[in-house]
Amino acid sequence: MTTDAEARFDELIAADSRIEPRDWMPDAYRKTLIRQISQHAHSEIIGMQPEGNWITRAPSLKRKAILMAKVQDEAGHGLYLYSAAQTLGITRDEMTEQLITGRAKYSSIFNYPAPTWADMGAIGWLVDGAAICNQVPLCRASYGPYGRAMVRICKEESFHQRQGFEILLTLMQGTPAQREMAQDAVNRWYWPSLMMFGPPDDQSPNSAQSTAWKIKRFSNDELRQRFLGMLVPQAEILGITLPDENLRWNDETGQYDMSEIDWTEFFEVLAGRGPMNTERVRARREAHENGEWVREAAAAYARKQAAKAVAA
Ligand code: BYC
Repeated sequence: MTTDAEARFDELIAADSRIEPRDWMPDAYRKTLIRQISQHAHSEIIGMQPEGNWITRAPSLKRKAILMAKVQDEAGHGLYLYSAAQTLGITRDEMTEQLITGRAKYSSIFNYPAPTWADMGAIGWLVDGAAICNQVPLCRASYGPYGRAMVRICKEESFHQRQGFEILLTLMQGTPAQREMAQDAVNRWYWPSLMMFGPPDDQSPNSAQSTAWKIKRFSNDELRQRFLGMLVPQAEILGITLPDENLRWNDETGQYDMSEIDWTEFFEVLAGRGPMNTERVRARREAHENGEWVREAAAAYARKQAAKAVAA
């Protein structure tokens, strides 16, 4: 039997209205949001690593300042998203614990290395480009705090995508060695960026329910296709070849044909066996441990301020 609270929840979803933290919600809705938002937050935080590694080696002061701003943005995104997840009843400490003990998922894309400066361009163009395609529809996610966090995040992601495109454009107008470096980076990031959208629709166990709850607005394959449609003309402007010999427009289906994605690689990365999984979690764990004195000092200061407020 449907209770009044359930009926109200269903009504809000049907009306494309927002569910807010104090509203009643089914346990499974709460759980799936915690799952998706915490994974998303972890991705932003782990995503700082491949780029953070290039801050000291950026080729000019201007490039360094831009890269620093971008990496700081990712930290901010992680914080908005952890805050959104906290409104659902999980603590930041619990989420951090899940991440540093290797129990939490985060985006497969951040388990690949970034060995050259051109990787900064490819990450910005492809990874942030994929992130925008996936995340713009999430601005309309039915859970209020998540949707609102995504609005701000998407504005910043579009700057990130542009800066990646501009790095590649500069390299493509440079020497043959620079052009080769740009093409090589795109060759390595192209397929993993297509995997970011998740498994094919017929192997996506969460999609049906998340779509019914209006958390997801488009399927994994639909967003992957939308991303391809965005990439092809941009690759032409860059003079870069997308590394798929079967990539071509199909008039009948109205979308691009492409080669089969190597899903074995994707599931290996998800199982913790990608090129950088161990290193990424180790670095995050070490940063957390090294930051213990900062957390202790902040807590001691907060206690002092609270005691002062009581005494006054
Ligand atoms: N990596 O049923 P499915 C960014 C998991 S961008 C790892 O389709 P769902 C950034 C999935 O979690 C990246 N795991 O799931 C950009 C599920 O496992 P569980 C972060 C993946 O949730 C630049 C299982 O596979 N963006 O932040 O309906 C710089 C079955 O999948 C992946 C987001 O997180 C993957 N690629 O759809 C810095 C966006 N794909 O949980 C940072 C928000 C799937 O059942 N998230 N899995 O154990 C989403 O939109 C959705 O969660 C997904 C997956 C489309 C990713």
